[in-house]
Amino acid sequence: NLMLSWQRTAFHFQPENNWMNDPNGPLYYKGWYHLFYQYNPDGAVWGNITWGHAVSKDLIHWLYLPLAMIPDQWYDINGVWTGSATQLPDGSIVVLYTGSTDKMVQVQNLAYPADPSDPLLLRWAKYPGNPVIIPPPGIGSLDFRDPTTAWFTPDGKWRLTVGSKFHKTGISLVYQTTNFTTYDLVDGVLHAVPGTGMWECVDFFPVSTTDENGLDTSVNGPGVKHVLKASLDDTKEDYYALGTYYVENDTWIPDNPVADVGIGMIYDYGNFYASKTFYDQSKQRRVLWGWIGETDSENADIEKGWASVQSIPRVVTFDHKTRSNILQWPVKETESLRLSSDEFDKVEVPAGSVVPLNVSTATQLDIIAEFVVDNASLEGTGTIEADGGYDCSTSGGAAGRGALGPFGLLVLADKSLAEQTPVYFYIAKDIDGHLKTFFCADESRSSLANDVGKHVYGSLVPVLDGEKLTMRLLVDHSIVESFAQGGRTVITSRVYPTEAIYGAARVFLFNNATGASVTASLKIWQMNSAFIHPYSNEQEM
Ligand code: DQQ
Repeated sequence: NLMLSWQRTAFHFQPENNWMNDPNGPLYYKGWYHLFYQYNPDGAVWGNITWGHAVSKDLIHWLYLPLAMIPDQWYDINGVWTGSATQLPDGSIVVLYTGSTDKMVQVQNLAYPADPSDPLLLRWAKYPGNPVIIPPPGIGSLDFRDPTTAWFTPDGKWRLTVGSKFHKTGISLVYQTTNFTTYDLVDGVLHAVPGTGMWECVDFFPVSTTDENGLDTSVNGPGVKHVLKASLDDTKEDYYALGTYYVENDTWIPDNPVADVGIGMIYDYGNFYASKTFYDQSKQRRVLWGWIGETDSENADIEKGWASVQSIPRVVTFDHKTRSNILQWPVKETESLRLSSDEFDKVEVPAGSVVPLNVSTATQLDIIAEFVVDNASLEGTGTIEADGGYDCSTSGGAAGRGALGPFGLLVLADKSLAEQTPVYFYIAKDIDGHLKTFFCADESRSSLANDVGKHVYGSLVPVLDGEKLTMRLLVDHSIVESFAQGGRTVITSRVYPTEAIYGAARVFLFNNATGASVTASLKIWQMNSAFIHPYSNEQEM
């Protein structure tokens, strides 16, 4: 449908058509990055789930390949659901995925490349002894899914974890294996958090607290913390926490129990779910993928013939400055799409103003922006009312006015500002007089259409002494991925502009604070398209 084609993204991964959800089994093999994904080959709504497959040399330019796995066995006939890949020390690959059986029971199955000499991994074999793990006693047959990548432990065994729930407590069960065909359930759980419900798509991986590089999934010891992430089925958000993994009894303990998994930090406060990392051994980094879903109606998805995109792959590192969160940042290869740029130096944005930024087109952008609030405003905050309980979602969005915010950017805006997606900082004052910074994105005026979701998203962002306020935005037609303070707080917006499309899209600075003058410096690149297309034998990338 041409009418809706402007919504298609130009440099985010999305299939040619039909429904996609979770990223599955990402890996790097013989020079190619592989991305698999939950895919319905028959329509633009969830169902008949297979593993779609694409490859890339650089995580940006993808080639579509034939489906990797389809539901064709009793143990996955109701869906080849989410799973993960593990690379063994000899370089070979095993995949564990959830099958929904002929009786709708969630079981874990083993698959592997049918021809390991093929760098494209076109053909996949399912282990004839599947399923390899069935729901253990006491676990509901509909509450047992999404096995992680396995990690190797000093006792010579592999471990992996599978998300579940027990009553309303979200849990992660641990299995051990030596051969990937037979498994033992480990006593106890890796972790449990009351009240968080079903844990989908658990991810568990080490980060280095001393170096910038990523770590292979089996690394543990001094200078290592472990991230535990659960996708909460009840709220559709990806919660994580940093902690320590004790291999001797297979438990993980959060650094900060009051910010535990499911009650503390979220990878991305916007539209981002069922994410998964992999270790990229070619560049010693850990890369995160997440599913960006739709918030329009199912009918609109059917009409446009597709649904969902994947986030830009993001490098995940420990934040060595705050030491209490991770950082997410678009993979370096994203910058290969940068074309011409415009620079804006120290633009004054007085309280209550909107300032247009003159860029040629504004639908495919990479924006880096730095904001400085003048000292007089910051020092004069003694008299302002405490608003430290500020909450992006309930604040009235970018139109709500405080002494020191909101200020930031309006992207995917038309010239009349009837449509706009503001991404902004809001500085609030605590009762004790301390300033706190929030990072938010407001979809409430993102579209003149009224049958699409319009949320105000966001959260606190740590700002250390002497740091400027910085944000990076990737704008791609109907997606805005926003990273504050080097990726401490991240928000993805899925928006449906009707006016602010193609040549009509604009970018503005805005400052809706009542008492703060702001100066902004920016660099804005036009972004090339990634021209994602089917693989053909003749081509070389
Ligand atoms: N999507 C898959 C499940 C997973 C859910 C099914 C998360 O395996 O729990 O498509 O979005």
